[in-house]
Amino acid sequence: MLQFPKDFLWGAATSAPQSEGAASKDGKSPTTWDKWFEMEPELFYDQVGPENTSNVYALYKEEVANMKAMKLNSYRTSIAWARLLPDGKTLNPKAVTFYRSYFQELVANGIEPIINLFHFDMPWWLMEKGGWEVRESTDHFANYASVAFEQFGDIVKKWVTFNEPLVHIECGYYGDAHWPKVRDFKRALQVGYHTMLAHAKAVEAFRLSRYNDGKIGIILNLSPVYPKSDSQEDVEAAKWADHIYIRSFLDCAVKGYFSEEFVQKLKASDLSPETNEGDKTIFKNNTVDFIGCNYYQPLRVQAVSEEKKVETINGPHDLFQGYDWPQKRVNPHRGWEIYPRGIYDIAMRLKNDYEEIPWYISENGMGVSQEESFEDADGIIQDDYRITFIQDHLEELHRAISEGANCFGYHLWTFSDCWSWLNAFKNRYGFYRVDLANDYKRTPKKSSFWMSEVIERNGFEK
Ligand code: BGP
Repeated sequence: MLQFPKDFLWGAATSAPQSEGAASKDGKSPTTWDKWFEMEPELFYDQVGPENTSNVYALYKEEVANMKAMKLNSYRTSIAWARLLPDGKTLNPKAVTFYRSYFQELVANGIEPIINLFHFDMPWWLMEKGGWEVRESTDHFANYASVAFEQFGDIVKKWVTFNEPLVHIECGYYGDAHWPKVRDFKRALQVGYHTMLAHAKAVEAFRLSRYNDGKIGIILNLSPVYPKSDSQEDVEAAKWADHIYIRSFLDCAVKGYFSEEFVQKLKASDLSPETNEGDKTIFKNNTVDFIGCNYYQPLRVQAVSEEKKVETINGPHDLFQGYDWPQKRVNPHRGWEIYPRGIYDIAMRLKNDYEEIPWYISENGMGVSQEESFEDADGIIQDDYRITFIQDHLEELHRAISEGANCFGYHLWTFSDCWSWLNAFKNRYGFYRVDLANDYKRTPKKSSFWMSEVIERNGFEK
């Protein structure tokens, strides 16, 4: 029997833009997702946009009742900035009523809310000013954070500033999966710098708020980096990948500074972001209480080939390149490697290099397309693959905890199937099936019954 620590948080995660729906209702202003869908609906799977996510705005009471039936003791979602402060300044009373009622419903049912402030959903009014590229965004965010702490801090005791800041930076400024689809490493670094500054300013606002008896953290996608081989070149490539994808966020959030080696590396290639005097103090004074770790897959890298080596760098591709490990186990629906051991490795890293900071698995999960084909005669999806996936990861997590990892919970992505950006409802991740053709009807999957037993026993038989 693998037994988890007392008071372990068992739950699931989603975000406002992926679950609420009602994207243009009750005073919410548009985000980049709403505008982008208006402009290029054909880019979204089956042309399903952010208006039609899993309708939690209307169904939250039913949703919470299902969580309670499953015995969850915690749940993470986010507040939509554009709903709470539609123009960045004016408080929307309908948003306050909705979020207070939603969060109270969770608490009243024994489910601790963990509330995030930004999950890729940049308000359009701020995007028009330049989004995270402009320094003023950091003050707008800090103001929004203060309003959220003031309005909901009596109910919410665990806060998160950002979900996976790497993703809006990389996909929006070094790729084309997020608006504004720019490909410019220098601009990406500026966006990253402002994001982390906005984060630190929000932590500061929390410490100064009336309800600062809670805890505040940040959620990072911590994909452990593995070099192709032990050669000096591959190990060096992995070191830089780790600097970019992990340390630039984790060092800053937990230790309050960026690694000097990385700062110098950027400087040598004229890539340093613009900073102000005093920023270093803001970072130093506003470190987090905990880390949320989203873990889906590792990052495997190798050195760039000899002929591609350059003196000054233009992007991550000049420092390392991806490596396709031939023995990898894959989720064919999403194309992501399945490597449960990664959880153990990242857990040990947090224990050994980050002062044993408290942390939890804030997302882990498996997206599967055409899941209806796994339905049995009673209409229950037999998602044994998900049970195996969760169990394999929990075994590695348990091993890490028994070796001293300071992990306080495990959340699956997600509770009810939700909308997934450009992929919309292609891949389903939930414990509950959502039937889009039938008024968003929820049906528990086999994994929800399995998990419910795990929660009840606070562990499982190996
Ligand atoms: C994480 C995000 C989530 C969610 C999840 C699943 O990176 O925090 O928002 O979407 O990944 O990935 P996807 O939806 O791309 O399949």
